[in-house]
Amino acid sequence: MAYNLKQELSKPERFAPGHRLCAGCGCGITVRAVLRALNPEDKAVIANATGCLEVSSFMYPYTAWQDSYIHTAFENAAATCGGVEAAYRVLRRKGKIDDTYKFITFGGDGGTYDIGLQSLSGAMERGHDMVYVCYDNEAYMNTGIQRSSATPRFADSTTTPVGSMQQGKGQNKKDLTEIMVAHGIPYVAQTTFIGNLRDLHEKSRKAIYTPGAAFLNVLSPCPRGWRYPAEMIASVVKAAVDSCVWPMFEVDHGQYRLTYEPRRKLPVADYMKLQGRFAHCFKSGNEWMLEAAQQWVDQKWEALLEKCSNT
Ligand SMILES: Cc1ncc(C[n+]2csc(CCOP(=O)(O)OP(=O)(O)O)c2C)c(N)n1
Repeated sequence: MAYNLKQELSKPERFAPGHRLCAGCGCGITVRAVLRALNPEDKAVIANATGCLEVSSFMYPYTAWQDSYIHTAFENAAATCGGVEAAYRVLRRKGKIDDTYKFITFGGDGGTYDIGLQSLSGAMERGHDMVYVCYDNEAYMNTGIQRSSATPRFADSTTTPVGSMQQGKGQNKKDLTEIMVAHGIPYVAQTTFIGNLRDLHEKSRKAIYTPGAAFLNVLSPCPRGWRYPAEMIASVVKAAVDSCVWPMFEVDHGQYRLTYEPRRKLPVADYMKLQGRFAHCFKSGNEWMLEAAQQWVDQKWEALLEKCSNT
């Protein structure tokens, strides 16, 4: 079926307006787009690890969620979702439930790359029929911008401050998407929201409707932590993709496929200069930082192209 944005947008909203996410936050865009991939007649159970999304959308007695929603700790978001999915399978087999339910977990990068990694790994390996969505804003944002293993090298954060002792984070970003690919699950994809959101919508649909475990890693910028003006969010994600800092690809039953190739690969500096967290990288004497960031991105991009051409 051909992609039709107008049709997608005409579906009922499952993440209601009135939540308290910041203006210019990527996480709300991610959640709305993922949920829009559900068939309107299907029901969903959402598990959500603690983080900005949860505190902004589920302040008792209010909720922005139109579907069943479980707030979990960081450590067990994937296990909770997998447990509900297993119970559903039994109830359905016994004829106690007729409706079709889909199972989706949302977690930030702190809850996914770091604290919840063990339960995520377990749920994926057991093959629950669920989707885990990481909205990756590259730090523990809700508690005040602490670094996570998803924070890129050189980024200024409250636990990797720029000063005389250090120049932002010292380590490169962990490649969680590849760790998920290594689980051998049916569907893994990396995406974000550029243009008409087609890439994000289509991958969400595949992730939800491919039987078995699926993982989506969605770059979801944070205006407070990345320090860009709220209205610049679309330019920031576009630059992330066009500089190959955040390649968009999928691994469908082991087959790698690049889903977007920049017409002209932008220098990584063009992406970094849009964000205050990298401001120190542009000071005289720090040119080596831009070079190191470029080298790392180039190396990862070449390795990805190789994988895409080999499968
Ligand atoms: C086990 C545990 N440790 C620490 C906290 C405090 N805490 C609440 S939200 C949060 C940050 C979450 O970061 P992330 O998962 O990246 O999501 P974001 O806030 O960026 O959306 C932290 C550390 C907690 N709730 N539980």
